[in-house]
Amino acid sequence: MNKEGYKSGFVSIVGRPNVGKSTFLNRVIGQKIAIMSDKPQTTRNKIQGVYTTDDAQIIFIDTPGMHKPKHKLGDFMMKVALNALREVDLILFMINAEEGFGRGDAFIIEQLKAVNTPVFLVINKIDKVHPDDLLPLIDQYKDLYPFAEIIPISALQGNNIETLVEQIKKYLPEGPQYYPPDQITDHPERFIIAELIREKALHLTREEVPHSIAVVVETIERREDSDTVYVGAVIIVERDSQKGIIIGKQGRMLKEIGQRARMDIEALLGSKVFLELWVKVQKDWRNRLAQLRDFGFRE
Ligand code: GDP
Ligand code: MG
Ligand code: K
Repeated sequence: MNKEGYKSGFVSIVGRPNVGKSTFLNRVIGQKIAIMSDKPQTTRNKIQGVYTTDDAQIIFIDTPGMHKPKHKLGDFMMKVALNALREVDLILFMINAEEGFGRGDAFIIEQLKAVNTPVFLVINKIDKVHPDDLLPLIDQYKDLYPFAEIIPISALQGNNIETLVEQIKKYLPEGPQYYPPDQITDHPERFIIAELIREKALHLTREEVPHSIAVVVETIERREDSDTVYVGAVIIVERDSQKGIIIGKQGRMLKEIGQRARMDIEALLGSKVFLELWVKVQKDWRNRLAQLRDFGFRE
């Protein structure tokens, strides 16, 4: 579908933890964001939610690495984050109206300065502050970065959300409806977890397996009865010999890959992780990835 005048594009929401990013997304998408289970995400742009109307489609993209990592995940995370910011049409930088400028913000603004993408300052939780307190806050942030728009909202109460959505549409290019209207979301952390596993596999095998190996995260599940997140992932190789290298003698290599990846995933998610890894030989997987990209993903 490619209607005349139809607008569509990719929007990244960044901001410190707890500023209200998820609440905002749930509010905009209009229902609790569900995890799509069986569609492997193979792109650097992980979809958090898709908002579709008759005149526009906004695809909200997660940007991993935009909060300061708990321990050093290295340049790799930064690169992923910056690339994601470059590729989107618009960035929403969300702050909490109750809190002043903090170190987490400095880290984010540093990254915003490295890209040319327009940025909105979204001041959330205005229900918690007196209107008089907003102006000084706006002044403070205005000096830090040339925001394209500054929009106060309450994601929780739904104040000014429509205004924000209308402003977002103005910044989107004309484009197709990339996704069917019923497609809501993918798990936000899926891609970065896959990349962390892939990185460990490449590193520990001293790159004896080609960079073309893929990792597909099939399950991310927070267990109700514990604070452990279960992650199940498949490492896809093209040849039996590569499978042997990844698994290693008595499974030792796979175990080591799993242990190291698990530590990074725990730092990323901020919770205990149970990681289960499989290795699968699939000769033509690269072609299939290309097909997925054709579906509208951009890398
Ligand atoms: P995230 O970490 O940025 O995704 O933040 P969340 O969406 O998980 O929100 C963190 C907390 O802030 C939750 O308890 C939300 O209910 C609360 N919250 C989010 N938006 C608002 C808002 O507009 N007003 C108020 N009062 N609380 C909010
Ligand atoms: Mg969140
Ligand atoms: K996030």
